[in-house]
Amino acid sequence: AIKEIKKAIEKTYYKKGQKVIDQNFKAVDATLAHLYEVAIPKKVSAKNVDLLTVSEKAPAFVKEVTAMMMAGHGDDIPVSKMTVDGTYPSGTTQWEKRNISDLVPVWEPDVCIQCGNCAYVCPHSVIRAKFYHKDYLKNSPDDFKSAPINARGFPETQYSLQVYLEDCTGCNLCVEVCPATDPHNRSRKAINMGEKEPILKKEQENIDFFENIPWNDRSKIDFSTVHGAQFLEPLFEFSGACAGCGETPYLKLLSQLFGDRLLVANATGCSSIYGGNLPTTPWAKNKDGRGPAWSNSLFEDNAEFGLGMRITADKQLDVASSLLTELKAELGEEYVKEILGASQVLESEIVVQRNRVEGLKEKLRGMNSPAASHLLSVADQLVRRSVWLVGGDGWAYDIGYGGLDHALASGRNVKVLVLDTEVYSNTGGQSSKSTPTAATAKFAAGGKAGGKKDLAMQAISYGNVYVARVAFGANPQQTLLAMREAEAYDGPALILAYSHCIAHGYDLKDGLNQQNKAVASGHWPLLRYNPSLRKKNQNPFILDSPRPTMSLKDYAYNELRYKVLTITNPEAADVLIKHAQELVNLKWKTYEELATKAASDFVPVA
Ligand SMILES: Cc1ncc(C[n+]2csc(CCOP(=O)(O)OP(=O)(O)O)c2C)c(N)n1
Ligand code: SF4
Ligand code: SF4
Ligand code: SF4
Repeated sequence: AIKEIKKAIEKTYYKKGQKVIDQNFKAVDATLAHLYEVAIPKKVSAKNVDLLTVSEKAPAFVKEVTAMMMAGHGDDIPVSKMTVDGTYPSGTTQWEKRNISDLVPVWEPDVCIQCGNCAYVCPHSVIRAKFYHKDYLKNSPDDFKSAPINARGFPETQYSLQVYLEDCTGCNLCVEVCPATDPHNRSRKAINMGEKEPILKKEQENIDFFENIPWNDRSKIDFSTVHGAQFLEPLFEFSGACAGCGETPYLKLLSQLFGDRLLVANATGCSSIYGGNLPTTPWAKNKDGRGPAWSNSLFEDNAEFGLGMRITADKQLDVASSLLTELKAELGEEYVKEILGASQVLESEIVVQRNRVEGLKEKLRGMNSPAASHLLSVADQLVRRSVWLVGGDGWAYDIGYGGLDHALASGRNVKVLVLDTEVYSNTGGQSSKSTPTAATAKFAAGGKAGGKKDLAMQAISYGNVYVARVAFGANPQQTLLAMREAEAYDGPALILAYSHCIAHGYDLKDGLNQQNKAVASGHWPLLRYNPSLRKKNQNPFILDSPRPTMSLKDYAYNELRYKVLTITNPEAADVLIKHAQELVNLKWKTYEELATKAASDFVPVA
């Protein structure tokens, strides 16, 4: 059998080179060397055989339904335990506690500069940041970690980073990104991987304590910086994505920025699987019960599906507005005017409007007319909704492209987030129109000879679409800025988000490095196209990354998807990488020219 297994390994991995084959052989040999027989006792000796799948604190549905599925007893759930209307509670990954990594990050408050980078890049929302009055510490567990906040003028404010260590996947990205080191010991960063077992119990107590510190008031946080944005509660957490996934940090950020008024139409792909898997879901809600409304339709119609969400929200807003006007005699003219005319650009303004709408709903409950009850059913739409169409490049560049183009061309206020792994990741890495020249993928085993589609330029050609190309590992601040600008723009927006992925063929702890190199080589130039600037007679095309400082090879050949061709067909690899470099040079030249043009050289915005 071992001979056959090794034959299969050679057959499967011959294209990936001898090193990969040898690693697999080693794994097989090591398994054999460590194999030992476990004698099964004749009878069960343990007193408690009812092992808890979820914590005692979990809600009834999670205990009675979710936990049953997690334990593999889904078939035993009686129908009566399911909700009558088919709704399904969100935010249930928090009960899963997968404990898949023995090594977890350990925070060192004395070295930390409180930049927030580690929390930002964590694909699983495992690291949380809060600031609070120092009096909270009076009741804290002995080992609870805290440091005075490093902002000036707040002597009574403390800062804590809490690691939810049972949810950590051990991917190492947080340690890789940490810029702070101990001046007395350069190998000690402000966050380092350490053994989980010895600290688990204490940290569970610390997490309980941390959970009881309220989240910071979002209307008072300046989240225009990476540091500030990390004080916002993530409403996408602990997903089942691969350790180190490059897609999920974008979704987490989206949920932090707009989560309590967010609608997501999710195309089929990795994000629909880790986003809507059974038995648990990572999309969560805040203490007021608000969180993203999320749904997955199909691979091929997601843009239309999301556009429908937008049109529905707009229609309901129209209905709410006319009912309000109809009821102005009862509600008061000034009051109605205030609600209808409210500015909702800043977070503080949205909070005020939300309070107004809550007040309105209270009044409507006390009124008895059909118009009042109708308005009550749509009043929530008076708070600005944020509609996002999310999916991978297989969806956006290929299978859902017609619909995506239609949604962007509609001029409606829809935002598109493309989690661009440059392949169909969820089905094993097939080539898409985003796959770069010279990279291999399924259906492009000999290396892709054609060019990568420039979806950004296609969308820019409309003139009224906000477009950004981002890479959180290369420039987290630009990613944050682009998301906020896209959302604030009153029209369609498209964000192409570089997402490192296991399909690229390297250890994902280097994912952020590779993102940096993708940008530094010119493969992934960072840009923003903002039609609002065109309206102000300024150049709307902004290049956010400097001229390439390294060759494409220096970026690409760190990844097996490119490198494999140098082993299987070195001549073809050489031709393709030269061609790819030419394309990169050409693209850069075009972008640089666009960045220096006058406003009048771009399509005017109607
Ligand atoms: C019409 C249709 N074709 C194929 C599939 C199978 N399928 C599901 S997910 C997926 C790949 C998704 O790739 P991408 O959009 O790039 O997202 P990623 O998984 O990379 O995040 C495919 C081919 C499908 N669900 N529907
Ligand atoms: S190791 Fe990975 S999953 Fe764990 S906290 Fe760090 S970034 Fe998050
Ligand atoms: S990345 Fe390092 S310095 Fe920055 S907040 Fe995290 S631990 Fe502190
Ligand atoms: S396959 Fe890639 S995109 Fe999908 S979850 Fe894994 S790392 Fe993320």
